[in-house]
Amino acid sequence: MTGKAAYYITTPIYYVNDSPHIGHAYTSLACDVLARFMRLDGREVFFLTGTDEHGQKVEKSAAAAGRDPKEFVDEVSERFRALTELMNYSNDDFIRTTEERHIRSCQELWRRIAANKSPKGRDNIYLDTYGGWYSVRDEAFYGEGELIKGADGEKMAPSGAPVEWVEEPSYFFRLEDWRERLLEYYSGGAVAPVSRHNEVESFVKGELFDLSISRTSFSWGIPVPGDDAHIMYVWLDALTNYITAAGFPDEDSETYKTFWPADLHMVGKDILRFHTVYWPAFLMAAGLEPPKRVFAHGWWTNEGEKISKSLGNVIDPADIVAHYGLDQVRYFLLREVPFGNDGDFSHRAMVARINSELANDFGNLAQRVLSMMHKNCDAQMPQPGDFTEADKELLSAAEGLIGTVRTELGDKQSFHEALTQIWALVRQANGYVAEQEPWVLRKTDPERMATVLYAAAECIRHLATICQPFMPESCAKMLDQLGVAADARDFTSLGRDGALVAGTALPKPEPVFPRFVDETPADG
Ligand code: ME8
Repeated sequence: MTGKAAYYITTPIYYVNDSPHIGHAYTSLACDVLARFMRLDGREVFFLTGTDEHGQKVEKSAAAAGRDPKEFVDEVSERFRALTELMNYSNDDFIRTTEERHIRSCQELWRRIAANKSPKGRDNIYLDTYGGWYSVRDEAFYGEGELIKGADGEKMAPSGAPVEWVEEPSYFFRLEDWRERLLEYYSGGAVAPVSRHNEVESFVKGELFDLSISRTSFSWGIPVPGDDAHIMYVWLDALTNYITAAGFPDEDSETYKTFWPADLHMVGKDILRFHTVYWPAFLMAAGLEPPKRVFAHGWWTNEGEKISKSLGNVIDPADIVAHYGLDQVRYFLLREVPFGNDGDFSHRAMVARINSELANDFGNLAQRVLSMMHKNCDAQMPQPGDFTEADKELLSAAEGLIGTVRTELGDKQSFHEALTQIWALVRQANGYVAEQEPWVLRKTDPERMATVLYAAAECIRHLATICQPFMPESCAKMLDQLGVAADARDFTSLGRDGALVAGTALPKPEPVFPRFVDETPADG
């Protein structure tokens, strides 16, 4: 290991009962941007994603497809691996819960929880009989009081999923005994955004039921150590993936020592409780540290409607990437909605962002400055003269940007605010070019023109460097066109030492963000 500060970030592992959709793409995209940002900022990053392959839901989907579960999960898991390529994710590992390393890790975690006592001196795990409501779709147990009524008066989970009555022997986890420790954990700011913190805190302050953590009525799962008749509850199995990938149970390994506890679990708001109540409680019960932070983002609708298979409006990431362009989709998803809120995917909103912010604002800025340098400065980076106050103002705004973005992304996971701040500089740079009129200076004062173009180019270098995590391919093209060496693109190069070098040959510029002219939506 290198001794750099470490950053461990995870996505949820996705159920393999279905194909990837925009919700999966979104969670992982947010992680990818943070992972890339932290690498460029000098951190040693471990970015994990993967697939959740056990449980009744997957077993049922395999049966419905007439397939053996293992064969089925092998195939569907590949679709999620393909998503990481389609979306250009920079994940360092892709875990599958059917892997040997994970089975070993889950069984060891169980043993440790079972071997320890709860804070009230009781066994953390005990055997009893479960009688209650279970939703296969949510893979979750519900208390009678949590259920809602469906259209025909039938009982349903709060998510709208069907429930069935389950009665079987089960091991239970003594959740209630961990209440005080959990509340202490939340008070340290582990759950974000604040609305989710409040939600989970009030849940834990309420009545906490012991959690059923094993099943006996089906077999597609990890056997409970010492009692093969039981398989582990799929959420206990799935959540454990985060420590498996870090090397657990080998706690002396460099990977584990470097990366656990995770810096950030990124999840959707629907799986908040699993990540902020059950998971930290399991870890504490096993004598392990809980994750430093869990951020729960909002949900996407499609043209104002809930996304669902039955409505036939599921958004396939491959379709929108093919239609709008990869970096355009990456930008849109993180710019359109304040991270943490729900958002709506619409063709109109997508085209508006591509054309006004990417093509008009950023694309035109780069294209104008690069083509003027190409035509009027012998296709070389010009030599600037003395900087005026106006030049210095722009340059100092450019130099200050990384600090702002570091706070917005690193501390707050506020992708939308980071992009708003970046675009404030794009607009300032456009204003500067319009005011300085280098096309007029070309005839009246070519030396001043060279200074103006250089200052604008230097600002574009900052913008393209800082935007790399969001739009890696487009920013690489822009940095190529500015003649920035491949090893001068991390954030240490943002200081004066990394400034553009006069005389560097510049390739013929090509527009990086073209306007979107096809006005038809992706599906029509
Ligand atoms: O929950 N908008 O897996 P999953 C935004 N296997 N996000 C959405 C969304 C939407 N319309 N639909 C889904 C699981 N998501 C478990 C996780 S982790 C130990 C186990 C997001 O395949 C959702 O919020 O159902 C969540 O983060 C992920 O997709 C869930 O994927």
